[in-house]
Amino acid sequence: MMKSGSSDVCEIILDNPPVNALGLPVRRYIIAAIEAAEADPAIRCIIIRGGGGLFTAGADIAEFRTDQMQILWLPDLVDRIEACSKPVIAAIWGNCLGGGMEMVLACHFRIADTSARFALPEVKIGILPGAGGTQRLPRLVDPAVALELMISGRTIDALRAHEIGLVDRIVDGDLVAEAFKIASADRLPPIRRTGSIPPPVNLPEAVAETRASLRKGGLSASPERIVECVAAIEADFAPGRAVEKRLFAELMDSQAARGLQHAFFGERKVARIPGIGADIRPRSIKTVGIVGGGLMGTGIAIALLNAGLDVIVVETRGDARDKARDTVGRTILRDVEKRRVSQSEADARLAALTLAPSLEALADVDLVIEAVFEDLAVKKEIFTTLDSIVRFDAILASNTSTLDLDAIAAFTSDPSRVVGLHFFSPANIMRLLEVVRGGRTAPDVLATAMVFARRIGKVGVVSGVCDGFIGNRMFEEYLRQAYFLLEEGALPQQIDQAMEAWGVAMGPLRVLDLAGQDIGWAIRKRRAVEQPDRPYSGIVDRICEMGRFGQKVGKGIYDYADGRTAVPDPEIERLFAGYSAEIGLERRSISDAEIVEHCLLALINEGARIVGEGIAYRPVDVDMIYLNGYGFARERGGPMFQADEQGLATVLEKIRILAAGRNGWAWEPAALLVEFAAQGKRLADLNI
Ligand code: 3H9
Repeated sequence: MMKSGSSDVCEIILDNPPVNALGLPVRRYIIAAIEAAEADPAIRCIIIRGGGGLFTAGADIAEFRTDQMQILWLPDLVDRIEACSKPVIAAIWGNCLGGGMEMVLACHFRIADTSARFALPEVKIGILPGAGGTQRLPRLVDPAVALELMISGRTIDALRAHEIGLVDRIVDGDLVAEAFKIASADRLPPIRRTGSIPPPVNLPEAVAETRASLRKGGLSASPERIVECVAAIEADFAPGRAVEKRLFAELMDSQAARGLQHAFFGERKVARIPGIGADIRPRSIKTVGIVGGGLMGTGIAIALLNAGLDVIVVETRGDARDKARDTVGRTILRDVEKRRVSQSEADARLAALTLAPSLEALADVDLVIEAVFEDLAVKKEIFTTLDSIVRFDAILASNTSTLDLDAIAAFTSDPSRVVGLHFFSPANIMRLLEVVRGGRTAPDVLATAMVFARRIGKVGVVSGVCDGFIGNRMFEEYLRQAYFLLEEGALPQQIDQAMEAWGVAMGPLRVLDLAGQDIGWAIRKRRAVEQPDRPYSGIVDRICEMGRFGQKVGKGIYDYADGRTAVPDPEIERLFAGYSAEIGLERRSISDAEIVEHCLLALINEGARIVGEGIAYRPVDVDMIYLNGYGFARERGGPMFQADEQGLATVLEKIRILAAGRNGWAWEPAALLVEFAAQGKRLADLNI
């Protein structure tokens, strides 16, 4: 791997596809190369660069918390590079992230071409730049800029990196040739050690300002710890570096870091479908038809236009067509105003949109997404018609969230080309796409749906067919427990606040108000017929009987005097107290911990049931659905991750206690939990 392009230059090429992560073999290679170059009197200068079009994505995250990580500890290697007695030049193209950027900071001269991208994204995986980054970056660039980069984890391009002083020279041409030119010149770059630069005078001020601006009470301590590390910078490098080491280890051990890292790998894992290998070739999708120009259809259209696809929206009603065009136009215009896209890009997106009055317009599309009213008779008409109109190789997708996909597929002559694409509202914002695999969906159709999800910037997760699919089926059990807690004595605001403080974006009762209480009511009425043995509490029905359908009508469980803010309503508190008395329950004081436990265990138990039934391929699929579609905090990793964190034996014991109590019928433990707990396994062991 070590090459000498000219006899007096040592070239170190990071070569560890796909992202040149700095795992142990790479660290071994670098240290050996540096030491050999230093010892070789013929070598005057060293170049470090990445192979395969990027520098490196940083430390190997898969090594975290393993013994391997401690061997040739990356921060020591970075220090060794800085201490090198011969000039070390970093030549950067493509991504230069995390530990890779920290390595670059320790080099003596930095050049980059315009493809280079820099970031210290450690905060996003719950840790901090632990290879000297917190100590070197604030010495090299303005400390306020350094703090902002480390706390946001955001990426900057080569020009910005040059502007702030992170890069010494931008190369507009052949990066490697330029690096060799510099390394072979008579006058080599001087050895400037970033770690020896005195702390900038404005460092205390930058620390104080950043500290004051930090959001309080986040689930991850990374931002605070990053500030602490920077505050510990002294003229001597060692003390600050020791603080960084201690705080890095503390964060690495935290649940937030484990949860965030689970999310990082999980989002990549769910893209892989067991049994579908590289031999299955996805179909090409360029033009997509959307049936239905309502809220959902319009949101989907925006998501697709933003991803550069051609879109034809079929909407029979002329006024709805105008409204859809207007909504798409306004949303894209807002992106121009917010400088997210250029005017010409926005014009191109709008030009890619066609609105049509009938399904005939979809004769030549590659994919159709049906997003109309949830009524099987309506879907039947649409799918039967589509079947005779679209190309034989076009994929037919339904956005249904409640109906049986296999029944919909049966309306066509070729059910193998039917798949579910369950978007979450607002479809242009929410990252989750539940990809529903029908009983006869062809492998290449499923593979295409997953590639399509990624193409439009979504996290696609496969679900089998069942009522509610993965996400909503679990949510029902979660809500069921929230209702029981209401009738036992908890107030809505207590339930919502307890869950929000623990780690969901919005508590369950506020979600109901936002979605519309009438929707939940309709589902409960349907369930009363389908599942009479699994009764819901009638407590929230009382609210619906009063016409309090939620935020859209200004009143639901909460009062929305300003149309937006949920304000607890004393009338509802009286109503609930009356309801409890009516069913003979003496209201009791319920702790926040009990609320969280009931709600979380309900998600865990149903999630484990879903995995056990094969509806989800793996526990991680369930987690990624909750993180990307249900506002579950990434630091919490997801319900299945939480089960493993608690230990399955503990989870099972708690469920069994609940099963012996009031409404114990709702707590029959999932067979998978029983089996795995008995075998001492973790859910994560089910990792196909
Ligand atoms: C760090 O550096 C700590 C130091 O401060 C201190 C240490 C003491 N490690 O995302 P993709 C895998 S923390 C291991 O699909 P893209 C990824 O799992 C690190 N594996 O490609 C996937 O595997 P698979 C700070 C990694 O083109 C494959 O590579 N750095 C790592 O869409 C392709 O990835 C970060 O947090 C890694 N560091 O995006 C950067 N990175 O094919 C994290 C990727 O088996 N990485 N993999 O599923 C990224 O942001 C994106 O992966 C990147 C490429 C932008 C690089």
